[in-house]
Amino acid sequence: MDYYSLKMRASQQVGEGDQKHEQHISGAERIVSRDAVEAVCSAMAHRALTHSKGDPDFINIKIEKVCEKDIQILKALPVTRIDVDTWQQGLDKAFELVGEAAAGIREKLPELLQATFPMRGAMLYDIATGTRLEPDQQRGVRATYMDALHSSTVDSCKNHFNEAIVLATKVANAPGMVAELCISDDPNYITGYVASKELGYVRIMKMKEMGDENGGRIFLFDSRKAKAEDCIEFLQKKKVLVETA
Ligand code: WAQ
Ligand code: MG
Repeated sequence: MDYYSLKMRASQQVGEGDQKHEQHISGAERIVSRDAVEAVCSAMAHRALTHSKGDPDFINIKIEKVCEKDIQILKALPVTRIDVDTWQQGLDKAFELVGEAAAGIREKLPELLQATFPMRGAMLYDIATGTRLEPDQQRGVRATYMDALHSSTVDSCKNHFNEAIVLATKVANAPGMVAELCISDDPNYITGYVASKELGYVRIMKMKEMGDENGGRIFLFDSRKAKAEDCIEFLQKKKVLVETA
């Protein structure tokens, strides 16, 4: 059977004169069978046009054929949750869990996280050398070409958890990946997670203050375990379908 990858991104022009620039509003991607392409495409347009971040004046939907033999099927990471009273406790808990995955990283995490806030992708941080490996540090590295296996075809609004478990499963399986830390940049979504093959997907129910527009992702990588190019290649090019429970 043939599959199709669909990718949507929507943006808006903001500012005047020299300050004029594109602001990202919404993005989504899917890998679906041929018979679902039209419905998913229309759902993506709907999602772009109704996003809380604003009214887009540019929407790009890209559709590409994908051969079944090029798709890797992965089992979703097992999910656990940690309830906390305050977002500060949640963030601390997240730093603690990631800190266990890599000695000495805990103290650096607040600063690294802060640096991800303006980025559209994730920071790729090498714990062996203490350096950032993204080819473009402003943009970051984007994990792409992934979806849930047998995912329902039309889902016009974002389900944060469903999308995150797919992304986190792909990322955790990348060569040399040690752990991921994620906080949404949606002001009204305060649940975040820490993930790795060892930890599984650990939801932390509060990780930032309600209304806060800052969020980001850090991919912790170990250059002693794999080559950075191979990790980036996997994140950006490998087609992955995630089998959820
Ligand atoms: N690859 C790499 N980084 C990305 C990607 C991607 N495909 N998509 C988003 N990011 C980065 C980007 O810098 C965003 O600012 C940041 O991650 C957050 O993205 O169990 O909604 O899409 O309920 O806002 C977690 C769900 C939801 C927790 C996370 O992230 C749960 C979320 P968002
Ligand atoms: Mg977001």
